Amino acid sequence: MSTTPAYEGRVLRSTGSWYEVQVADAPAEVPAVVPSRIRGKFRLEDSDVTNPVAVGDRVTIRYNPDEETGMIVDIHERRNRLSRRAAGRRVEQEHVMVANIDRAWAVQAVQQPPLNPAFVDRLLVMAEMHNIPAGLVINKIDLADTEQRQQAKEVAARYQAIDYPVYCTSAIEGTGVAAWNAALRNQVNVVTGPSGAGKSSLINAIAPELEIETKSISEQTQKGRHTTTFAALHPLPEGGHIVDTPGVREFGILDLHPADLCHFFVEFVPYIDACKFDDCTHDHEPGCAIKEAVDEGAIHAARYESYLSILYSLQDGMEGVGR
Ligand SMILES: Nc1nc2c(ncn2[C@@H]2O[C@H](COP(=O)(O)OP(=O)(O)OP(=O)(O)O)[C@@H](O)[C@H]2O)c(=O)[nH]1
Ligand SMILES: [Mg+2]
Ligand SMILES: [Zn+2]
Repeated sequence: MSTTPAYEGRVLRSTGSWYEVQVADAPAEVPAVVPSRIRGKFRLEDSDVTNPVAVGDRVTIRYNPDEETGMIVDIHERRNRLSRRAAGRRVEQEHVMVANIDRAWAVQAVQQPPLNPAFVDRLLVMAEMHNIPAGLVINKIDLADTEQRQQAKEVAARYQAIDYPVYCTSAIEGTGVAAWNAALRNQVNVVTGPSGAGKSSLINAIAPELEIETKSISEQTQKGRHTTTFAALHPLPEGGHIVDTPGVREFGILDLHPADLCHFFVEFVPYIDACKFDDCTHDHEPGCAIKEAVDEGAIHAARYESYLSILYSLQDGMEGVGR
């Protein structure tokens, strides 16, 4: 029946039952962003998920030139996704916030709020679990005193040594922003991190025309105010996209067996098979290759502490469900 032309595109944002689909290489008669709906059948197929089509999804649309709207007829396989849990009617459902992420940036401030590497480590575990490449931005460099500057350098070196890209920036003074911007080009980027770290300010520093809402320190204490509310893929002036997210207080790592945790500390992986015991938790066991690597300085002691802290919380969680 349908003879309207088909185009491939990417979902930039969703508002209720409408999806803005950015069409790559759209011909002149097709708008660059086509308001689109989904076929009813996608709604029914997967009841574990609240949203069949998510921001970041690659889709095929059929374009209706009379209405200047699209119908999403195919959703391409996702490379990865960032989700949150949603309370469904009967079962707990998954709400996909962003799909097909090229890099998730953990944004931290040198102060206000204080630099928190343990927070970064939790985020990196989450990213590794979901197959999302990650990086670190240490922002508000302009506020750093000598000691904080030194700490920022040390933290940057720690993550660079294990192959995560790191940028030190000041969204206010512009320091380091161009270098970070270059790393975003032609990629789908997500910024995440604690409230007030400067995620929205950083986006404004590279794409002022987006006019992302930011808040002042005095505004941050007001309860119930979330500056950044829903996910949208913002096109970047030099190509690529960026997604702002609301600040998170902390990342609870869920759905992970304690024995699997070590695989998501990337620098631990080469040592895992060398432990004396096959079921080594890398905590108290003798002959643990990971602990030896920590003692030799090949693995950073703070990363190992983060590992133990997450391990214990996962073990407690297992007890909680009566294991
Ligand atoms: N001095 C300084 N202040 C900054 C910098 N970046 C952001 N700020 C300020 O920090 C405050 C919070 O910035 P936002 O960009 O709203 O922080 P956010 O991470 O988006 O916060 P949420 O949306 O709550 O998660 C604002 O008052 C900004 O002006 C920076 O590099 N230096
Ligand atoms: Mg924000
Ligand atoms: Zn071990």
